[in-house]
Amino acid sequence: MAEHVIASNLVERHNAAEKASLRRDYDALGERLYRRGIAIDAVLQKVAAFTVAVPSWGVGTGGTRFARFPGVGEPRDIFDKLQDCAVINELTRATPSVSLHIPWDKADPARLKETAYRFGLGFDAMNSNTFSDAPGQPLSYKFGSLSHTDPATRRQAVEHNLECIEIGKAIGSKALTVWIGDGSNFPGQSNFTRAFERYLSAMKDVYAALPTDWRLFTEHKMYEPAFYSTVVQDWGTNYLIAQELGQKAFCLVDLGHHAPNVNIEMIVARLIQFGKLGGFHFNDSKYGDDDLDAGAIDPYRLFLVFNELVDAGLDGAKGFSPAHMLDQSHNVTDPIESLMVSAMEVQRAYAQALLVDRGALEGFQATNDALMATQTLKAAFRTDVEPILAMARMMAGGAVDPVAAYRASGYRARMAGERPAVSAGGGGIV
Ligand SMILES: [Mn+2]
Repeated sequence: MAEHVIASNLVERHNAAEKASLRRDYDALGERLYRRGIAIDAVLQKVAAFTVAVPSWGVGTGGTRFARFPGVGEPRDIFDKLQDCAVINELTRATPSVSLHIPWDKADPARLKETAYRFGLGFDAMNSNTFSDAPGQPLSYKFGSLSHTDPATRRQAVEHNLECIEIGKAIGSKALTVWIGDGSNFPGQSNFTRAFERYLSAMKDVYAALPTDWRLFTEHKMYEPAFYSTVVQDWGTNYLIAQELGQKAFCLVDLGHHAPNVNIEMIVARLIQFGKLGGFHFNDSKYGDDDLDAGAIDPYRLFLVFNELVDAGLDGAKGFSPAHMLDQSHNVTDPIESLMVSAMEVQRAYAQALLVDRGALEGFQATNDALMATQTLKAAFRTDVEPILAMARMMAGGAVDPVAAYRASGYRARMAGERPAVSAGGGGIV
């Protein structure tokens, strides 16, 4: 039995006050869905089994290029971060695993494993960092890492990724996510082809060290920190990488890493069709890689992504098992609250996508009835699935309203007393 960070009687008291009205809402929704030929309990079961990983760096305040405004009671190290992640999972019951970032979270693997176990958590993908220089690092990544012109710098970047795999093996992770900041800021600064050749060659060395039951996720991003060209800039390049490396290599889609207005759900469909969708970094964006909370700006897009995922799941697409992770930067909210809300938004998009009448949709597509086809999606999207999400949480021991329960717990104020403020800390945007 995992240790509770938030007193379980507080959650029980909170739920007791909500229980009767939730039951009425759930039954009313069940009746409406029944008229549409949908069994609400079957949807509930799927939603209850759905999880999304939390990034360790997400529980601290992120910041921008201009400033970082730390909140009170911020985690001081990975063990504080794991405790905050435990709070998120206890209240939402949707985030049982944590994605670590090396070197920010470097610590004794045995202690990491023991602490996670105590909190009922596991470890998701490992994240390497060759986009900034760690203290004491011999060679700088200022001009790139895995694609650097200097072989010794590339070797150092490869070695770092190998170390991430070793740490991951010791704590039970099964995947490595690689995102690099390599690129150029001026036309002519870099030879596109040579840089990509160097990257592929270095990644082959990383791939060779991957255990047989691991997956390698490469993450594309259009720009930033390089503002003219980026070595792994889009899903096309990412697909080429996954193809070149082999069957354990997959593409990771971060929702914020595309040009504005790009049809991300279509990219998702393409990667699924060719067996190369590895997973997601969920967040939302208005202009660029804003790292806003999932579903905060365009919940319909999130739903359309899940519409593709549910469709592929029903289709039995080969090797289809995408990893779900949040990747956000919190600047003006309590990170724990943002991560809880985002986990629920991702769950909500999934639940809504489960309600799509796929038989009807297929019929409208076959007869080119564009209006009814799009209305079929809208009917699912418009359905308020909150009673399903809340019921899934309550049945798993979480809170009907996680943010309200969290605020009532006084956790942040307690942490403000226990954790003295720190001035530095890892960045929040990857
Ligand atoms: Mn990301």
